[in-house]
Amino acid sequence: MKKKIPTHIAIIMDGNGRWAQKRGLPRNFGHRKGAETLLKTVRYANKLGIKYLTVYAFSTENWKRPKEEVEYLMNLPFQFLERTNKEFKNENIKIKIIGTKNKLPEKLINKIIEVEKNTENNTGLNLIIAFNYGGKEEIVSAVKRLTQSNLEINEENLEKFLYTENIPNVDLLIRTSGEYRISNFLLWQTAYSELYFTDVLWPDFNKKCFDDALNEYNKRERRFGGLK
Ligand code: V0D
Repeated sequence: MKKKIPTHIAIIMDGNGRWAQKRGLPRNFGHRKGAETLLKTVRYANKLGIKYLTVYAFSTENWKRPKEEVEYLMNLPFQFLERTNKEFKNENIKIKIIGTKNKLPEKLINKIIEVEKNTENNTGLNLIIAFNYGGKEEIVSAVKRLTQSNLEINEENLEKFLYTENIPNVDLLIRTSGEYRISNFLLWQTAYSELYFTDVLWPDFNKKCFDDALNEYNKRERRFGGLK
């Protein structure tokens, strides 16, 4: 039977600090390795023809971590964007950052604008990075803006004010590192998603792990195929 590729995959990239600690390394080594894994995963997803990949890199609650780790995590986005700005343009990957941007350092905001602009005409994979993001907050801000508009209050119109305007709902949500929670990631957009959990820590997540998740998604699709 022909394999069905999900249109939109979302990933909670959990287990980076734990990956390092298990090896007696500083937690930041795990974050760095996690960033490499993210780059590889993006390229593989693009190769497979996946159109939307949304990743959760940080939640607003994570600022309670040790100072050194927070400082490192603050620099990672900028480094990641500098690198992808050079590499993704020619790989036909389009980047979009979702979340609360107004409190971010101006230098980072400008970089985000630059990279989004630089890749906006790309037609391959859409990489959406949820940063300084909260699912409940996203819905509240959408509700505010919907009530300020003249539109009728209904689901279709509320969706127009989410960060994911014009992006289809999530087909498959993957969370690594053995936690079985959504943790305030895309709440609205995962209402009907298949959920896939794996014990693999994010830095160890590879092509085989990705294929396993896609195969499980296909099994479930086949089971309900006749009914949908
Ligand atoms: C560390 C695995 C990209 C998760 C991936 C500050 C742990 C690598 C970004 C990123 C992180 C964020 C915003 C942006 C562009 C890129 C990122 C964090 C952690 C949290 F505009 N990777 N990444 N942000 N890691």
